[in-house]
Amino acid sequence: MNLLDIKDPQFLKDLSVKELNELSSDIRSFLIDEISKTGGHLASNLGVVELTIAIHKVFNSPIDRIVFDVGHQSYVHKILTGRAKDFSSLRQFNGLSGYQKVDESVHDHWEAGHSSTAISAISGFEVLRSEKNENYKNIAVVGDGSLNSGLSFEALNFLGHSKLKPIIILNDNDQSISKNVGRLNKILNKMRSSKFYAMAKKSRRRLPKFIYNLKVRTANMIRGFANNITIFDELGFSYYGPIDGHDMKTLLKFLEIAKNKNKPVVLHVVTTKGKGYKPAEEDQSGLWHGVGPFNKDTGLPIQKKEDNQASWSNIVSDYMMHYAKKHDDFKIIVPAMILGSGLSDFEETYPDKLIDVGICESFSVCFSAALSKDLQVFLPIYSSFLQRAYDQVVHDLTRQNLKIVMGIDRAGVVGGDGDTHQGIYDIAFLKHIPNIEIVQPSNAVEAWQLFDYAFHHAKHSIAIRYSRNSTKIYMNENYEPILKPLWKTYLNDGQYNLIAYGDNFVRMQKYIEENQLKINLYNALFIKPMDLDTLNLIIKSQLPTFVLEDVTKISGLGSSILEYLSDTDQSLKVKILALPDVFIEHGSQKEIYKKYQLDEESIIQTILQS
Ligand SMILES: Cc1ncc(C[n+]2csc(CCOP(=O)(O)OP(=O)(O)O)c2C)c(N)n1
Repeated sequence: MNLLDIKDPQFLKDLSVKELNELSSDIRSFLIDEISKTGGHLASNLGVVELTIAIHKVFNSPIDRIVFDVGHQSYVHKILTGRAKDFSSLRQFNGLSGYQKVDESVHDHWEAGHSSTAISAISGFEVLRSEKNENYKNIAVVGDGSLNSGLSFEALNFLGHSKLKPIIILNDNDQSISKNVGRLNKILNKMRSSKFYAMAKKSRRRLPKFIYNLKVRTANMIRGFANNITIFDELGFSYYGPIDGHDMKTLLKFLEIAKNKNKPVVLHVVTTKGKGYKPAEEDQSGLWHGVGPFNKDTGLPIQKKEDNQASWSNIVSDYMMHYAKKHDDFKIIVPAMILGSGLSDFEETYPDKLIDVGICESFSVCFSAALSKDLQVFLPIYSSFLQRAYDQVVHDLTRQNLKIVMGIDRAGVVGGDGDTHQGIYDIAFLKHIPNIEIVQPSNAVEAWQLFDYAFHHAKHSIAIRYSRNSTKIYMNENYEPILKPLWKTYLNDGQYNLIAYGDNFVRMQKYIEENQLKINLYNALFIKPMDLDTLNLIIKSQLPTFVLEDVTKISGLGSSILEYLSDTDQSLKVKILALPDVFIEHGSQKEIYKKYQLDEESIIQTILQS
């Protein structure tokens, strides 16, 4: 069928199982075609095609509320709710979001991007529903990876003893971005490979329907007699499953059961991540979880890597390889992002020196803080995901003046993931905490210098920021040690001062050199503490001074400079060029910079017009 004609999911009510299966094939082809052009979360969406169709067939959206945890796997839901025509703009500036968005459709009731919020959200919806004595259903679709987080468990704990009737659909593909971790995963593994599931699957192929049904019923009975109670039963839910998440008939049957239950329900659905696209189906490392544009025939990425260039994550992981070789008392703690943090090779080389704790950011910080009593710890964490561990940074780590090295990955404007993933708040929420330093290199040599400083000289915990971009790899260049806060000065006989750090410094240096502009440049490697010797020279110059940062304007480096002026009773004309106090949407860095006048031309125009 032509997916572009779909206006809402109502049409599903009239389709037979055969037609629903045909629709599944059409949707899979569409997803592969479209995502190969735009990039996006391919594997997770291919895994939930039948499940999402079945949910929309059985439930009545938008009256029934369907909340996808994270929301990265909501593409099929978008197609069924009339948004197929917008897929060419997926994750692009002004285009379709890669997650559920309330403004996009009446079928999106909740927004996310970070994991493990869906069960909490439908807990709230359930209380609202029950207080108004209404009868609609609240459904959370949660992956096995996202279930690991404390936030999911807090919500299960609340719901399990309530008189509410939420439906939690556990989409179990035995993977987080890459492999899933922890005891819960082992428990799910056991349930997944339970005799019941294996038997039911096998029997369906061979047995007449009435015998098959009898067998399933008997198996369920035996399960009850044997007191084979699952963790979900113990938590107060009626548990059903595991069922085959690609078998439409079974899905429809169990979703109907869940719909008619007057208790909290967990329906355990087993799916195959990447189903229907071989490279994604076979992938265990997470390469196909989220992809850039690719050639769908070969599976190869369209964008070629430049020679001697690597992502900042990979540059950092190269340093960690070198550091691990020399230090036995060293561990990396990573919350679920091994591939994204460039640590796949590290994990293979030093399996004993890396612990993946799953999507458990607050745990990762508290855990690392405790480990730091006897070990050197590196904790790479995406800037926006660290938001979840703020209290552990304050309460557990810095308050006790324990020292770890944090790699703040995806710092700054991130691109297609948009507002939930922008790495623009970490400076603001770390800067005001005592006993922490914040630094950012602008090239690989500085990264190595700063990591040396962090491990060998820093007295406190230290956050080393780096962006999602690429830069030239470290090629064994010699370097001087950094022993104290440093801003590098590039005097250009300037009539203005421009202070920047990281990639922003690099792009402005290039632009100023190419255009031979008379602007003095400062590369602020240290955001906290500042290099006060250099700052005092800047103040002495009394030139109009601009501070460029791709973080929120509130409480960044620019604010620190203004605070210093206030503390020391000095004055200087300072203008902060940073992001405004609004949530920053998805779009390429270039488009976002342009929109907020942080592109090179706008910046120079602002400076020269001052
Ligand atoms: C708080 C937080 N940490 C990390 C991530 C990155 N992330 C996005 S999806 C995902 C894996 C989710 O696994 P699962 O819930 O099993 O869904 P699947 O993609 O396998 O269907 C992770 C770690 C995130 N979105 N939010």
